[in-house]
Amino acid sequence: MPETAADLEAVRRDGFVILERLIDEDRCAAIRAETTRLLKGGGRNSFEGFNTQRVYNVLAKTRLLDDLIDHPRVLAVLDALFEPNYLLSQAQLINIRSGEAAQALHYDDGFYKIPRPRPALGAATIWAIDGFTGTNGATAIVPRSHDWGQSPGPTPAQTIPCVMPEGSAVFLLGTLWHGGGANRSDASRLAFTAQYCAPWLRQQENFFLEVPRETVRALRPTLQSLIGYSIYPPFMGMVDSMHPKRILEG
Ligand SMILES: O=C(O)CCC(=O)C(=O)O
Repeated sequence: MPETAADLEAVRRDGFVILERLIDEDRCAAIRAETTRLLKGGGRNSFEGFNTQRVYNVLAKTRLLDDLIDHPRVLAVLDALFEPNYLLSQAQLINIRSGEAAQALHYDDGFYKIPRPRPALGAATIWAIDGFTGTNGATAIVPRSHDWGQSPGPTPAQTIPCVMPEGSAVFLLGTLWHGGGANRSDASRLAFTAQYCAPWLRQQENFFLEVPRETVRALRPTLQSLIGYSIYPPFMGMVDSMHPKRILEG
């Protein structure tokens, strides 16, 4: 892919890159319409955001996000950063409603308790289904913090908002400090995030229990592999000594 070298250069230097307008307005509108059916209540704690709605287990609930999870521009960067058969770790819709406070700053692979500085163990995309502005809760990131050591972490003053038009995505390394922004506008900000991890790590979502086998059978092979119907050679992920995709044939 012609853009990959520049995307990778930015990711390695800054810890993130903004990929503009990867999906069109019609797809964003379709996702918004589908999401209305799925969104319920607010978050359960300040990290989820009491005024933020999240839809988990999206692969069992809608097919409208499949193309975002395995978008070729995203996979090209992941292919260069991680060993083959890297995994989807989790995927969710995040609707930050008007009045929500800023989320605590964090980095996404922090739950793998391996001291920093170190290479990222994963990476994520955060897609702007609504355009991200300076006031509506755009993801706040700390450029170049992916290389930081075991520090107390950044202050909000060190962040910049990922302002980007609808249909764009920010690609960020699992070591980059970031958080959902405060929504000071009078409208909601809908995003979709997909997190990926190295192929030898435990995923956050248990897709084997979440996604019914008939649904998995109908997914394209790339998505089947991403959710774990794949092997980290020689045999991590095996089922009864065989490749896990054999289970879909039976
Ligand atoms: O919604 C966002 O912009 C970021 C959310 C996030 O980083 C998280 O919930 O872990």
